[in-house]
Amino acid sequence: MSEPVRHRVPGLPDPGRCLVMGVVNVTPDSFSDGGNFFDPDIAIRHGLDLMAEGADLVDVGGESTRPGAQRISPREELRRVRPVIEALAAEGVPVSVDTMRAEVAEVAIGAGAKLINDVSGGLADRAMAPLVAKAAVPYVVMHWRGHSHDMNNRAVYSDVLTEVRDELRQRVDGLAAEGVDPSLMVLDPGLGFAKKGSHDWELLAGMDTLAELGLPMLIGASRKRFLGRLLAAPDGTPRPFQQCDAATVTVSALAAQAGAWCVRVHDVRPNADAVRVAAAWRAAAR
Ligand code: PMM
Repeated sequence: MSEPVRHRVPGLPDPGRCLVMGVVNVTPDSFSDGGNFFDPDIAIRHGLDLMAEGADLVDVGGESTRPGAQRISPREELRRVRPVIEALAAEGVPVSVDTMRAEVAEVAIGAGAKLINDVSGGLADRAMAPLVAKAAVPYVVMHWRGHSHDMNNRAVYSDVLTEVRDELRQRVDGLAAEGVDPSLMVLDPGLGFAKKGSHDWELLAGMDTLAELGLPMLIGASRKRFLGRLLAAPDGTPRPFQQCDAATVTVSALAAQAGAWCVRVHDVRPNADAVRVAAAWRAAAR
């Protein structure tokens, strides 16, 4: 088995294995945990719990990107995320902010966020690239073809793997032309975003093709619909997302083995175990 390149991202933890990003959705309507952590105190407690369970960083988001979701105002997004980021950062937690808006990213950095996780890869807000260039913080560039309300219509590919790779390359080049340092970029194939289930599987199986771009890779498979459909009942009813955590954990182990830099997950403890198993396996193989 050839050894995937191990990346490190300046300013973020480097445990020598795939990182685990725990998710805190401060939203009433996210796909798998909407409403659970809408109260700031509960969200902060949850972020601290995720760290205690083995997360390396915590991703705080205020806007749901579930298929069909409508946008909220920047003011409302900030109202949701700012106190949570401030409190977690004050406790020494490495925080990432899940936002498509430069305005929110800027306030989040001021509140202590160390990473901007932009599911639009800079396409939703023209002001994002200049902000990231100026702030010089790590930046997740996810593959994206449009907002949630109509992204399913854009899940049309003749070869998903090469098209996603090439569209990500265009984003990297475009962002670099606007002054974003490529050594601070992390790429993400955007599982479930303008993708059908078969596309998600092809992207996971083709991580080595995406790795040709030479940048660290983040994988967000946790509780997504393609897992529920894989595990559907005999009558075709998809498995509810709450019962997809074992499948998520398996993806985490395989993604870590394939060289992922980070996995973004809701249920941290078993996924943290999985990436540690993958790291021990690989170390012993050497
Ligand atoms: N998925 C969701 C939200 N943010 N960020 C990145 N980088 N990658 C993802 O795949 C991703 C993301 C949607 O998941 P959730 O609403 O269930 O947390």
